[in-house]
Amino acid sequence: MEEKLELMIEDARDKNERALAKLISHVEDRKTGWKDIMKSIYAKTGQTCVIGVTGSPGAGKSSLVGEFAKKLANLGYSIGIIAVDPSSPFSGGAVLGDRIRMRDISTYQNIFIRSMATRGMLGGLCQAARDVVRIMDFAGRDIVIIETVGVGQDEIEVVSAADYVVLVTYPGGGDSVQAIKAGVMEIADLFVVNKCDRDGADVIVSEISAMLDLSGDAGSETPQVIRTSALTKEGIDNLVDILSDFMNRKKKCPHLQMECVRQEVISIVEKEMASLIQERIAGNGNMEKELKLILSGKSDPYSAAEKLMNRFTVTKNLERSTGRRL
Ligand SMILES: Nc1nc2c(ncn2[C@@H]2O[C@H](COP(=O)(O)OP(=O)(O)OP(=O)(O)O)[C@@H](O)[C@H]2O)c(=O)[nH]1
Ligand SMILES: [Mg+2]
Repeated sequence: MEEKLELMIEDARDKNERALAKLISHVEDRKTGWKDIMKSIYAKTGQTCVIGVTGSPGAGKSSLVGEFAKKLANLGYSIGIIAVDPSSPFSGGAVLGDRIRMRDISTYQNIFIRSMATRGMLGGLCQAARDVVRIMDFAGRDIVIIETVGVGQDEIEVVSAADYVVLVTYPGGGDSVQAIKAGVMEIADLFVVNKCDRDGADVIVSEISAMLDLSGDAGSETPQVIRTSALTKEGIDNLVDILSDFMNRKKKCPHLQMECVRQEVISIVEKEMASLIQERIAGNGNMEKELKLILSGKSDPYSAAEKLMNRFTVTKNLERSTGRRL
């Protein structure tokens, strides 16, 4: 590995935030050597606790994260926050709002904040988030908090990779309970009804509890439903206690989960295959020939795909036997 990268890695490990930010960008942008960075830090990770925070837009996720991150920081934890920004132009205001809400928290020495775009992440959002979490883990962050709006499969995947998932709802957000997306409900470890300074919080609490009673498995623990207000700070201490409690339990059994590792390896292979397809099957002119055949009625998508795959396999085999890239 280049000496420059090795230095960057060392500096990031020594709690140099600029080096940490540069290291993250290098990997996010898939610059030369990014994979070597990830390979070399992997063995020194696995210590951090990842908390996913998700829920409907405007539920108060960022405000809440700000409040509990500060408390956790005061308890001595070193914290990384990843805010997955919705990159749609309609949410420009919300993104700016996030920055403002996060402003006082950025004065905390032991809180490091990083935004991440939803779209256009090289290697996919989920893997990109995993990589960033891992780098923060390597750089000694005890806790990494990921905030995402719980819409879209990608984002659900991101939070589902967290150790602990907090789902935030609020009174006045339309039909809050109905708005909880299927798929998010199942992965939540804790339900938070935020903005409890407003009317109607208790109704939501009972609705969610009722829904959990209905859908819960007999054997498994039913997640708690709590009330918070990022405005009046009600319930924040309780939330911090619940999170601290989870982290202490996790410390006792920090083993790597076979299933998570399997998912990650599969996802990396999928991404690499996809770029191989882009580069070697769809990008070399043979595709155009096949498309013309389909349009002129001489072929069909199934046969074309088969032919392209065959050609790819033959090329790969030839390359293997000759040791040359064709
Ligand atoms: N009354 C009240 N308002 C709150 C509370 N928490 C957040 N808000 C307000 O709700 C609005 C949205 O808060 P955010 O923290 O940006 O919510 P978010 O869920 O992060 O929003 P997105 O990231 O855009 O989805 C802001 O105007 C906050 O000031 C709360 O507990 N009570
Ligand atoms: Mg937010």
